[in-house]
Amino acid sequence: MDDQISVGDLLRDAPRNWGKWGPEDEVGSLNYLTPEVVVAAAGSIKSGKTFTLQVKMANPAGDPVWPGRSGAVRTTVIDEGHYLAGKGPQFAGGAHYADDYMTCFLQGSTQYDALGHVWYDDQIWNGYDAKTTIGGLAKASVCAIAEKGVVGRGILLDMARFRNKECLDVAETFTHDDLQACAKAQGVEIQPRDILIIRTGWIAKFYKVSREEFYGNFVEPGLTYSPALVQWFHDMEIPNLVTDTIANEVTTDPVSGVTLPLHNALMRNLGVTLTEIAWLDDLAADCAADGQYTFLYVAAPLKVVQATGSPVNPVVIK
Ligand code: UVW
Repeated sequence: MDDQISVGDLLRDAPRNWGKWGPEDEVGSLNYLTPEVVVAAAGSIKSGKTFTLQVKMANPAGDPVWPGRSGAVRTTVIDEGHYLAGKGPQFAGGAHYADDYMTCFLQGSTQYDALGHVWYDDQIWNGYDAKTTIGGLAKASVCAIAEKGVVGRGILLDMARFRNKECLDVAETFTHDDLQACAKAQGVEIQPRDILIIRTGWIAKFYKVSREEFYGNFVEPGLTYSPALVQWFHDMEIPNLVTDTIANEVTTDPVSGVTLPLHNALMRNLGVTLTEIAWLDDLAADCAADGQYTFLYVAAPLKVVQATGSPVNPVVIK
C-alpha cells in the first residue's frame, strides 16, 4: 500500500473548471445546459415515447447499493387495518387513508451525487474547503442541482449491446474512444454538451443473480481513467454522466490502483454531475428497435438541504 499513488498525485496536471462559473458556483458543468441547449435538445423529440430511468425503490427484490450501504425501507404507519381495529384517524365524511415513511441512503437508489460528494487534498468542487462538508454540505450540496434541474440532449451508448454481451464483465473497462465507436455503430455522433447515458447491463444483473455473486468480487465495469479521457470530457463540455452501475466508473483503476479516480477528475475538478444506478434496459431495447439513440433528458433530484445526493427518477422523451 506504501507504493500506492495518491489521487492527488494522479490528477496533479488534470484540467479543472474551478472559478469558471464564479466563486459561488455549486452546479458546475450543468451550466453548459443553457436555454439554447435546452431548445435544441427539445428537437430530439420525434415520437413522444417516454421512459423513466429510476430503479424501483424499497423493492422487495432488493435495492442495488454500494457495499456498506443498505436499501431503502418503507414502513406503513396507517392502513385499513387500523380502521378495522377501530384505531384509524377519523375524518368528517368518513374518508380513510394510508400513510407511510421511508428510511434510505440518499445514494441508495438511482441518484444524483452532489458535487461536494467526493474530494481529495482538503478541497471539494470549485475549491471550497473540505471542512464545509462537516455535518452537512454547506457548499455544493445536491440542493443546488435540484434547484437548477437537468434538461438537455441525452444520448444512449449501449456498451453491452455494442460488445454483444448481456452484461459487461466484472472489472471490464472502456474509454472515450470506445464510446465514440459505440455511437458510430449506433449511427449517431456524440455532440458537445450531450448528457451521456451509458448502459453496461450491470444493474439488470443485480436482479438476475444471487447477492453473493453480485457482491462477491465487486469490481464494477465502467469507464477507466486516463488523462486523454478527462481532457475529452473537458473539451466536449459534458454536463452529466449517467450509467447503470453503482459508481459510474470501473471501481478500481487497473493502471494506478486508485479507487474511483473519475469521481475526482470529473466531479471534483470539472464539475461533471454523476447519476448512478439508472435503469436503462427498457430504453435500450426501444433504441435498438427504432434506431433512435438521442432524446430529451429531464431530471430533478429532491431538494434535500445540505445533502450529498438524492434519489431521482429521470424522464427520457423520444
Ligand atoms: C461512493 O460514494 C463510493 O460512490 P457513489 O458515488 O456511487 O455514491
